[in-house]
Amino acid sequence: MSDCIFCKIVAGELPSKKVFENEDILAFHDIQPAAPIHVLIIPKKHIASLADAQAEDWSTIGQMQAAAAQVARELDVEESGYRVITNVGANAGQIVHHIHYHLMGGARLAPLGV
Ligand code: D5M
Repeated sequence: MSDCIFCKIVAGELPSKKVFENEDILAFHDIQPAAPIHVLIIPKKHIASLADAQAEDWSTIGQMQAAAAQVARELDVEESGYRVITNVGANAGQIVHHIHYHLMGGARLAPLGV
């Protein structure tokens, strides 16, 4: 999508601090970190959110989870623990409408809630 920030990062039109990349997936540091380690894992294909995923997207979304586990290991938060979440829609706080997992760790995280 031409006006999607994350599609521009995938295309190399915007910079990012990459930590993982393969044919289908890209992971890079969040520009507004909410934890000492805060990485975003995205598919290269534009999918707006988990709610917009089609049958053919589930293997890619599974790859996002595998990439999250690999990045957590490589950034050394596997043992101390980390959180992987995706926001779907405005009430959940989704601002960028290109599906992404937030991987957060490196500190004790606050409980989830309203
Ligand atoms: O999360 C969207 C996240 O995307 C939010 O934590 C900021 C981050 N963001 C926005 N623009 C950039 C760029 N250019 N690089 C890195 N990170 C970025 P959401 O779940 O949609 O609220």
